[in-house]
Amino acid sequence: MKCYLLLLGLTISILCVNFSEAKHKRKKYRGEIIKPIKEELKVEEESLDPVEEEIFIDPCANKHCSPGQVCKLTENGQPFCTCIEECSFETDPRRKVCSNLNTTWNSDCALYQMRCWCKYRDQKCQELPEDTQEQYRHMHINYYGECKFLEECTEGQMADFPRRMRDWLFNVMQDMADRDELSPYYLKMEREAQTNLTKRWTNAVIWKWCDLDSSHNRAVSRHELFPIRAPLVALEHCIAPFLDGCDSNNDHEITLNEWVKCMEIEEEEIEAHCEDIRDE
Ligand SMILES: [Ca+2]
Ligand SMILES: [Ca+2]
Repeated sequence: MKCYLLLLGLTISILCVNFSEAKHKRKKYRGEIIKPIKEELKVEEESLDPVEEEIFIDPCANKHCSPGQVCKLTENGQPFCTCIEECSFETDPRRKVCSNLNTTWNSDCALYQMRCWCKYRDQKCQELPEDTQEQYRHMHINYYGECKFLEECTEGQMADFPRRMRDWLFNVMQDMADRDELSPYYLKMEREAQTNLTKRWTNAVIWKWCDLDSSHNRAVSRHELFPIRAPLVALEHCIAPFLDGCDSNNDHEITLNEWVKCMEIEEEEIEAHCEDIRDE
């Protein structure tokens, strides 16, 4: 009997030890399994932040290239402008443009591409006669469409042109107001032009000058005149000599005073300012 009790006690104590070891091992395993998962999650969490910070920003996004050029990246990822390699083939004759050299180009892209080649002395320009190369370096669009014979602006037509131009500018301003395309500042000028006859031409003329001066340096360059010049030259044969004449001191820029005088508006009538400088 004693022997039996002794055997039973021994068995129980062995079982207890085994159970306790098993429990310990389970704890240990659970701990070892959970720990790597936690660490993995931590690694994943940590790796999320740098990815978010490294959002790819195209270095070309803020690089401005002239017409006929495209932005590319150097091996070091630095943006630079280079001549556009290929212009899409245009079949629509309305896409053609007439240059200031009175030559027709298939598209504005083709004209500016050639200007770029000549500016950077590309082989495609070097093949041309030297005086042509020099002319092409400063080539620009004179008007849209194929080059055609333009009637000469007579003295009588030119004398009447400032009035026609003022009238046209007022109509354009009105149209834009009707289409909700004017800012509240210029809309106020337009309303004033509608109701106050003395402001009618002045406001329209000032608004257009402000609108054309996209660089806000208070001078309209030849390039900035492009939006009114190019679409109208073929239709209004007086507009080119008229606009050329507005730059009375020939410095290639039209100041507000030159513009207003050109439109034959009395200088003392100028009171308004452009929206961007009105608070000065
Ligand atoms: Ca300007
Ligand atoms: Ca000038």
